[in-house]
Amino acid sequence: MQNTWSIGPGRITVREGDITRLDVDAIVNAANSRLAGGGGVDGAIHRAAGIERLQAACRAIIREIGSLPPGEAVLTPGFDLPARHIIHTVGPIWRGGNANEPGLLENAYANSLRLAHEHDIRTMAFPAISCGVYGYPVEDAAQIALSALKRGVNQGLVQEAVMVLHGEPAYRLWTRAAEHIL
Ligand code: AR6
Repeated sequence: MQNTWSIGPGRITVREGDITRLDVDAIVNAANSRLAGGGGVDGAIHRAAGIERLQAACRAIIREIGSLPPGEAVLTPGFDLPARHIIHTVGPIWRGGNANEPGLLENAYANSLRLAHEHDIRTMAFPAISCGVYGYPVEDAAQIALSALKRGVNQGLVQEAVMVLHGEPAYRLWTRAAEHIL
């Protein structure tokens, strides 16, 4: 199940599936500020990339920067993944909507796209950042995410951005949102 929209010089695809299986230049991880691994998509990415090597790479980054604030992004190799790189970003924890959650979520997408561009990444895949444990209302998150991807692709930051949704209900919701926004 997937759908593609042409956006300026590139395209955006919305598809259902497991992000760890995608053969793209980079996949984005919905990480935490300590890059400590966890459940959800973060856990799946660690298992598929190889826990030991990915944890070591994350620990080295944290030794250098202390912690990764919400909205920021860093890059590691993809190790055993089909994707060559992993871009780790931290979405906001939903606290009711008055703690700059929309701005932080937008930054997570925009900074991931910018980092991808700096590393000549042409195709990249995103999970629904903050839409799991972090509790972001999905309809709102979809609007922010797709608008940010549209801006980034229009600017030529990457050639293709793929939004990967886990499960058919999420895929349908994001496809409806994409039909409005893209
Ligand atoms: N492929 C694509 N999407 C997935 C996959 C997968 N393999 N697995 C889960 N999802 P979450 P968050 C979807 O909770 O809300 C972690 O413990 C899932 O259905 O992974 O940003 C971190 O360490 C959901 O829609 O991320 C952090 O502590 C989406 O990915 C915290 O969770 C994001 O859900 C981050 O929470």
